[in-house]
Amino acid sequence: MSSKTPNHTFKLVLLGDGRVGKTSLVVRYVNNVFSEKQEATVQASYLTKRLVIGGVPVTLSIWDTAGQERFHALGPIYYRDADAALLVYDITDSDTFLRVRKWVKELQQMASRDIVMAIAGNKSDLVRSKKYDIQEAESYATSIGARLFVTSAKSGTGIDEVFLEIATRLLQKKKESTEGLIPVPPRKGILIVDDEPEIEPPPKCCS
Ligand SMILES: Nc1nc2c(ncn2[C@@H]2O[C@H](COP(=O)(O)OP(=O)(O)OP(=O)(O)O)[C@@H](O)[C@H]2O)c(=O)[nH]1
Ligand SMILES: [Mg+2]
Repeated sequence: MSSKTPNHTFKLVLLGDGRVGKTSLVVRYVNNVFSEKQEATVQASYLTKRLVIGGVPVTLSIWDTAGQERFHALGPIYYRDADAALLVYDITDSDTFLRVRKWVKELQQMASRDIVMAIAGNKSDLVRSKKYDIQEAESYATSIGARLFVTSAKSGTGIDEVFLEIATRLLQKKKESTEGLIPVPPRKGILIVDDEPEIEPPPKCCS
């Protein structure tokens, strides 16, 4: 990488119920491996992934949080200054989708207002011939400005796509916000003069 090429680093947090496959998704994405015996995360773990989007190097700092209820209160530590959140549920267990809704509510109240969100319906390999119903999840995702991806950490389906979508949106957003910050040069021939100081009227008295 040339020293002139800026590296864009973004913080991404994974949230979702226990055992939905958050760690498996990250480990598949970063190391391209999968374990049937993936152990439950304690507190959180951290991995980074470098990718290049349209010639622009991007680094994702990925915080994979623990989904077990007893770790719920730690959430804000990880999402507080996150640029993006990937909300994960298990498409074979509708209760885990309720947990996604809960996290989204919490993010909408507590996280950065313009946090980028995406939803992954994981474990698609467990459902034969696409018999899963993602209509509700899809319209919910649209209602919160997120995209829904059907993934399988086991088979690798949809993994690159979901992380790429998040990184692309983050890069786009950053580009838009920095473009807005480029100072506009003053137009030639215009002299800006301070307003004349206003003279206070004498106090009214005794009418
Ligand atoms: N069949 C199948 N199993 C999966 C998939 N993703 C994860 N698993 C399995 O589901 C179990 C839980 O996966 P984890 O990745 O540990 O889930 P987690 O969301 O990180 O769980 P916590 O760390 O407790 O929050 C493990 O036995 C995984 O092997 C998948 O896409 N397909
Ligand atoms: Mg985990």
